[in-house]
Amino acid sequence: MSDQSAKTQNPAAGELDVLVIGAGFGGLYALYRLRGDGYSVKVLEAAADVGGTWYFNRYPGARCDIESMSYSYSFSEDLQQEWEWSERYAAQPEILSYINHVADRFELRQHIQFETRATQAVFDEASQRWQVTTDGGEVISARFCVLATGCLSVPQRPNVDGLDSFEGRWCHTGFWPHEDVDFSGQRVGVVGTGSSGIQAIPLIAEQADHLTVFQRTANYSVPAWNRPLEAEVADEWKARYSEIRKRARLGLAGVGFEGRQCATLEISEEEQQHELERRWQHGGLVMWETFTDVLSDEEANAVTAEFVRAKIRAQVEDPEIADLLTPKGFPYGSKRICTDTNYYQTFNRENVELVDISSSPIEEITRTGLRAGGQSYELDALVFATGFDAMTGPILDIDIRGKNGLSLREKWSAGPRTYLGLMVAGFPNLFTIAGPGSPSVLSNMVVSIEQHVDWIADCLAHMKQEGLECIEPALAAEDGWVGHANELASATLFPKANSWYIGANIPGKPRVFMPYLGGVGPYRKICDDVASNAYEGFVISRRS
Ligand code: N01
Repeated sequence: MSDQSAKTQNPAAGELDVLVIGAGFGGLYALYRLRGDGYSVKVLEAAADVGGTWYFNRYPGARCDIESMSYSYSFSEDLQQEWEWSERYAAQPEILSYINHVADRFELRQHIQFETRATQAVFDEASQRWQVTTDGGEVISARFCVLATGCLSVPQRPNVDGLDSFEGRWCHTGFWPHEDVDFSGQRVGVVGTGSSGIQAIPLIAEQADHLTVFQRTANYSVPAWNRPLEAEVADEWKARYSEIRKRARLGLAGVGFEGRQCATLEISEEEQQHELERRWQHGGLVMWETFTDVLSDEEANAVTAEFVRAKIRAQVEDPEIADLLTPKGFPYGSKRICTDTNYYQTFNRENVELVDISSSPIEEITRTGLRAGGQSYELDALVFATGFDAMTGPILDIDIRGKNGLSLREKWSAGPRTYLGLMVAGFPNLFTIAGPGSPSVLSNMVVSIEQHVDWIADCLAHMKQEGLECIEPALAAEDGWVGHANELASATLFPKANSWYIGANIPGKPRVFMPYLGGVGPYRKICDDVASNAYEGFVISRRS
């Protein structure tokens, strides 16, 4: 039961302190924390219930690739001690029930307006308040606006002619139907072999009569080695939670696990293989940054890349299919590493076919299937696992106008610009949670979300105490941060891949590396230092 619900009142119109947009992990913690600090808070959520990305991504096999004991809130000791995860990596239904439990346990729902999408947010300079318009035509006024809109919440399907004519059923993994989708007896096509496709394909293959996978780019995927979470393992975590959480907050990726430790090129070939095998057997994301130089040195990168390629080839019986599934042409880890359960083995099944569309894209979707490379594929159902307009998409989906009518879409037309990934010059009292310019998608999102929400809450407390009205970054500080973030990215191999990190998956999107690469712990220190240094780099106005 919440100890803070009694403090909350429903504010009269025009008196709302904070409007939060989104009721996923970020929005719920923002609501909890800011309500606890005594503000009137309201949350708008487009979906019918809480959960954000975990509400929408209900596709078969959807599962987190950060261990469940780690991918969970740390703000409540009782919550983290009492909640019991059933598997090493939690599946979507379990994560969603966890989020629902949090919403109920802390009595958050009463402050959330569901099935309401924010369409426009305008900063009114006369009142120094945000006026947020919803798809229902309501206008909500709030002093602060917090965008907890998620990074992967605008699904992207290929811009191919003919989908409307398709007579079978089609779904996107990022917007999956609530009812069971039964592929039994069907000829199914899956387009996309990123994390979502790689999770869904093995399960669809087990159910469908025939599965055709349309692959544009082969990805690096490593085994999850998922398993039930033994009680002793969970107890051990719980006994050491404060230490593990602290390590996660101060580490590079926001997880408690052992990260990179030495450079590839400083050790012998035998030691390299030994370390890679050890990590492979551990499974999951410890295979991402295997060595300190894997994401900065092409020669070092090739060592891990070749190790994983050999593992892929060893899992696939047909050498031609194995070759097609072997990633080429971009550095290992410069696209998000996928984690899987039986992905490569799925291509040994008789009912599974792999179609390479790297040089012959899908031409059209027809009434009865699709055409690619001049060939027709007859299908009863189509699954698009084609990803998202990541990071900026969910923010720019709202028409956001700052001072002097400045449009965020215009301001970000050459790529996102933020200070610390928290605020944007010209947009006072508007905060982003885990958005571009912060570690965000390169980290355990829950850790990064908690860090941002706590920073924002401390900032609001400072403003209240000092009688301050508005805060926004100075342009020079923003320019400096963007320059620093770009410099970090260009020292790595990340820009060499056509990844969603860089907007390459969306035609016309500016090619800018969006997340901040400095690591969760160092980034936290920068944010904390800025705050303790009288919010250095921010322009703060006093209440008149
Ligand atoms: O999306 P993606 P996702 N024609 O963009 C292909 C997180 N996540 O939903 O590589 C044909 O990665 C595209 O091909 P290409 C995780 O951060 C986490 O899978 O652009 N193909 C690619 O193969 C992840 O990175 C988890 O050439 C087209 C695929 O579709 C992020 O979400 C699980 C195409 C899209 O892959 C996004 O993953 C799931 C076209 N026109 C997701 N357009 C876990 O925690 C795109 N593709 C485990």
